[in-house]
Amino acid sequence: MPLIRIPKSWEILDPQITSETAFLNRRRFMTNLIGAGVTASLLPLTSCQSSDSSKTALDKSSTQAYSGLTRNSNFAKVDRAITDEALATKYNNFYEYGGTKSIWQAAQALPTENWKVEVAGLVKNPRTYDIDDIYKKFPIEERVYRFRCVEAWAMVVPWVGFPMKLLMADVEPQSNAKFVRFTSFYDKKITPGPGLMSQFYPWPYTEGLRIEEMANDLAFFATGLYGRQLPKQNGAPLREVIPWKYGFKGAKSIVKIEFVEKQPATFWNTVGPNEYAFEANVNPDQPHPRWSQASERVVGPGNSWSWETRPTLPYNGYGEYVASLYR
Ligand SMILES: Nc1nc2c(c(=O)[nH]1)N[C@H]1C(S)=C(S)[C@@H](COP(=O)(O)O)O[C@H]1N2
Ligand SMILES: [Mo]
Repeated sequence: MPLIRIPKSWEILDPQITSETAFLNRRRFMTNLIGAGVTASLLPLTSCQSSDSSKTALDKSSTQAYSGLTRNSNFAKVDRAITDEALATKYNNFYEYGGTKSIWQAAQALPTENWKVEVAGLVKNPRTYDIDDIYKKFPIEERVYRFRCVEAWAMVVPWVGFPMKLLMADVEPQSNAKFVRFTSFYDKKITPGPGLMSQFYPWPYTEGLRIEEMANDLAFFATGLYGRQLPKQNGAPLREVIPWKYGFKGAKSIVKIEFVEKQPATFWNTVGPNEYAFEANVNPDQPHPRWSQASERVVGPGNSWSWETRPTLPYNGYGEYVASLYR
C-alpha cells in the first residue's frame, strides 16, 4: 500500500492480521477518493491498533458496582485466566468512536441517560423498555465467557446480565419471526466513526441472529462486566454477548431489537460479505480470507507479540451447547 505510516513492532511480526476495516474499506475509500482526484498518499490509515492506553489508570468509579451478584456455576470456569479488567475496558472495538483499540475516552460521549430499548416487528407484545425496567424485570447473574474477536485475539470476561430467551418470553415472537436484528445507538454528531472512512459505512451498527440462536441458553444480554455496570466503551447500557461467535456479532449500546422474517442486513456483513459472514461461528478450520483462524492470541499485558498463542476451539469451546443448531 502506498501509505506512509510507521508500523508498531508487533504489526511487523504479524502483518496479516489487521482490524475489521483495514483492507477492504481502505480500498473502497481509495476508489472513491481516487475517483475524486485525491492521491492515495494523503490518506489516513484508520486501522492502527494499540494497547498503549491500557497503561492509563483505570477509573472504576465511573460505573456502579452490582451488589448481591451470583455467578452462574454452569458458566464459571474456562480454560484460562480471566482477562485483566483494565485490558478488557481499555482495548476495545467500537467503530462509532474510532477505528483503533483506544476509544475508551472518546466513547464517554455516549449519552446513556434515559436509555430506551424498542422491541418491534413480529412479536405479540411490542414494547419500549426503559433501561430501568430491564434492570428490574430480568434476573441478573454473572457468567464467565470466553470472547473471541475475528481479528484472532481473545479474552475471558465475567459478564453481568441475563439470557436473551427471557426477553423473548416477555415479548413473544410470532411464529413467522425467523431472525432478530439488533441496532446500536447512532447519532452523527456524537459517534464520529473512524475518521473520513466513516461516511462509507452502513450506519447504524446492526447485528442479527436466527431465532433459535437467540433462544439458546448461552445467548446473553450484558448490562455489566467485572461486577459493575457496563462502561460506555464496552457497550453501555445493554449489549449482546454471543460467546460461540466472533465478537463483531455482539452489538453494543442497543437501542432497537426487531423480530423479522428474512435474514437482516448487518453492518460488517454489508461491508465485507466474504470476510464477515452472517453466521460467524468461531471455527479454526475456516480461515478469514486474510489470515488463519487456527490459533488466537490471549490478550494480556504488554505488546501483542508477547501474548500467549492458543489453538482456536470450534464454536469457541461451546460446541456442547450450540453444535446441534448447525446440523
Ligand atoms: N456498536 C458496535 N458494536 C460492536 C462493535 C462496534 O464497532 N460497534 N465492535 C464489535 C467487535 S468487532 C468486537 S470484537 C466487540 C468488542 O467488544 P469489547 O470492546 O467490549 O471487547 O464489540 C463488537 N460490537
Ligand atoms: Mo471484533
